[in-house]
Amino acid sequence: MLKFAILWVAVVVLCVKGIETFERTFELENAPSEQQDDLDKDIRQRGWWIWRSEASALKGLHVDNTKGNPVIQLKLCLKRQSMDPRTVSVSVENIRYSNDGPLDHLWIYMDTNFVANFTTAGDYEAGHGWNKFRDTGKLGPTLHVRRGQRRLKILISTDKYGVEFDYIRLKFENVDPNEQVFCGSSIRFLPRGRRQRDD
Ligand SMILES: [Ca+2]
Ligand SMILES: [Ca+2]
Repeated sequence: MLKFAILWVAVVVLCVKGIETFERTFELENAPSEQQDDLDKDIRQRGWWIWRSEASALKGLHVDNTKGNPVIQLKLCLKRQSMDPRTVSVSVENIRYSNDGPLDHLWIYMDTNFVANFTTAGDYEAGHGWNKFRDTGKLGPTLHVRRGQRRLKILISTDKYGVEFDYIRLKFENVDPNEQVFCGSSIRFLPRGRRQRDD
């Protein structure tokens, strides 16, 4: 019995020891999917992204409420690391954004579960505010989710001038760091006033 207990402890220690925590950044100007449907085509032709000298990768994503509330959807492929039976952990460490004009509101969901909301800083700099990026810092709690494919959604309500996003940074634990954790993205629009998708 003692031998069995020692073996069990050794297995658990070995499994837990290999678990890594790591962060990954997704440049949000890359969020629009190549396969966006016709509804979004005119916006895509107008240009989803915009050059910004102070932005990461020198680009940001400009969104506004012209077609309704934008929803940025990131597909996460979370393959569990090693034999550890625990769920995987994900947290939103930062969203980098800029704003020039009235403030904007964000709501973050993991699948259909609410995670956090955030209000951007209002800024009035006659256009110069777009190149001044700010950090939200960590948003919401660390989430313990089932491995597999999850969807992180950022629903946005803006003033008429919109808001710009540079990148989002997520922290993972007990996820295989060799896997491509960001495995798809898109932008959709909801009728104004709605804060959740049905699907
Ligand atoms: Ca704004
Ligand atoms: Ca960027």
